[in-house]
Amino acid sequence: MGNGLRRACPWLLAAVLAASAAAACGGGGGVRRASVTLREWSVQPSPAETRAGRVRFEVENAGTRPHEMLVVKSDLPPDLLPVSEGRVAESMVNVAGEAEAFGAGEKRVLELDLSPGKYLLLCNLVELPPGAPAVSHYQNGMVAAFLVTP
Ligand SMILES: [Cu+2]
Repeated sequence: MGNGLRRACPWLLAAVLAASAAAACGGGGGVRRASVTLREWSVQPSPAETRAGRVRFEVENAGTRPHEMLVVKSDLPPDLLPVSEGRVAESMVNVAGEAEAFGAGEKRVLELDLSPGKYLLLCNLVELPPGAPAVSHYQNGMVAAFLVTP
């Protein structure tokens, strides 16, 4: 009896480890992961491409002020989205999802079902300091390409 248990346990443990490894690697139709770092003034996805399906963006604000992250499906070059007063016109682009503005040092998780295509990850905040020019995070360079392959 004791021997049987000792034999069974390593096998069980191996099965559990294999299952969690498969989940972490996004295998078998699981969730794929991408880390995204936001700061002034960049959006850095790692990796910058993934396969279609459920994608989990783990987004970190490594900057010093609030940021947000929009996922926009677009074939346009990153800096050529339609803009109105410093802000990407969200009604004129295909927004797949959004992590609302969050503070410096914070993290957010955004899970989306993405079809194959070209995407842009961008911050669409515009600061309007009194008596000073508006600060467009997108126009300052907070945008990055992200590719979803079939
Ligand atoms: Cu920003």
